[in-house]
Amino acid sequence: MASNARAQSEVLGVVLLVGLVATTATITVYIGSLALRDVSVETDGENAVQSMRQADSRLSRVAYKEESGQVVLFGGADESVTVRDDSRFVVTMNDDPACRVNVTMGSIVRELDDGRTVAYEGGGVWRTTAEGAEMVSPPDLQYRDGTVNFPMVSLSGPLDGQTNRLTATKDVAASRELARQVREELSKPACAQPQNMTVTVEQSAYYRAWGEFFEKRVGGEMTYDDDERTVSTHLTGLGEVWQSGSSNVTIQRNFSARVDVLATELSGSSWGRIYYAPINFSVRIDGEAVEPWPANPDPYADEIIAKDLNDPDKPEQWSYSFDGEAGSTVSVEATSWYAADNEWADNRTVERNGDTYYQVRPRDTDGRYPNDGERISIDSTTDDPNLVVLGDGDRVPSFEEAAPYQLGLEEILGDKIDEDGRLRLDENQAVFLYELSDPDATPEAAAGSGDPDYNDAVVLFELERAQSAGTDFHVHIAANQVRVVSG
Ligand SMILES: [Ca+2]
Ligand SMILES: [Ca+2]
Repeated sequence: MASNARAQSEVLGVVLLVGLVATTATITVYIGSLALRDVSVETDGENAVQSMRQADSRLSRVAYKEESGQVVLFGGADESVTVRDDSRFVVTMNDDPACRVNVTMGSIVRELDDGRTVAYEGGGVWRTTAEGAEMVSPPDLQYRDGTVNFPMVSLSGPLDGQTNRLTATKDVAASRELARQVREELSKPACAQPQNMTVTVEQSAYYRAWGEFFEKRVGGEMTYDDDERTVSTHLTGLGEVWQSGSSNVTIQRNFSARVDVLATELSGSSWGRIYYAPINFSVRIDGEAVEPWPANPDPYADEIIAKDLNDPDKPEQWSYSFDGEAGSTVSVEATSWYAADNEWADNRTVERNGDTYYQVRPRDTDGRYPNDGERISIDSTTDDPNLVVLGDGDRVPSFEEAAPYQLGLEEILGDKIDEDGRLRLDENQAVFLYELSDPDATPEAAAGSGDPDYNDAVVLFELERAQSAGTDFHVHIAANQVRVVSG
């Protein structure tokens, strides 16, 4: 029997409980809760905002009330505006350019003395600020359960130069044609049952403010392009799934999940032997613990030993798939145990970096030895420094394994790492790195040798939208084309 006291590092005083949580949030609709900024900056700006709001409501009347005839938008001597036609609202299904709706929004812009602007665009009123742009009043865009509803005004044609008087007329024929195009575009077979949707505002001076609006009312992953003055948000069937570096997950729909334990590397060595401390896992679905591994644990063994995955006699990788309903909370919990008083059993030998080791696992003691208890307990609903979450595109940290015979992250993650050292995952996947032996771990401290090393357990978590689950993405854009003319 080996001397336990000599087993080094990760085995002496091992434990840990790491929770990983996928929190579910129901969709929050922010209608009416978007705070209107205090716009009392200066009179010039205030007046411009007021007249732009008036133009907004007049344009809505023209666009939706089927009023024929002209409506005067601006008429005051000091109300000079320009009309631009560059900004567009674009929706793409399935990342497929063939499934794309592209509608010109256009903008009516009032330039202030200090060079800033106030504008009507896409049914909202916007202004530039020293920092970028902000929303004055929101457009009518709604997003709920995969459906974008966007009754909007599409301004046709730019006007050369400034004008003091602007009138608007609905172009009924053009509006019908636009509606037909939108329907036709999205009813193509390639666009049916879309798995994802990208909502974009292009070529807008107010794209930063549109992005903030999307964050509140649409969600998803924002991408900004400053050169193209563009913001996009990417929505998957699961809603916003992973936020890089966070253990929080939003699950909006019925889902299937899969948990893969890719590796466990919690061990210490003494006299050519590697001692493996027990690690147990559970998956919690709405607080209900499932212990899926091993599928048929030895009924006569101690529970901790029976469910120990850090056992060189057992397979390296473990997988568990399950279904859940929208609104579920899911967490993956890893627990390591003190192993100092274990009785140990020799197993096979392993060759690592040119050296041969005996791999030694805790022996089932039939209760003759007390288990040594847990050492670290982590509240799975909070971000814990003993857990690192990586998503697609994240750089794989250069953590060094605690001992040379352990597998490092590069070996464990293998072909999931690209040549730039970044993780390549699907958007609905994340990798969890657990530090299960150092109670005071920080990722910063993992760069050198020894603990912490964050390879004690490595888990791949994946969410899929359930096949049977409800709604596909839908887009309803009622884009009324309004012709604005000078005079
Ligand atoms: Ca460790
Ligand atoms: Ca380790």
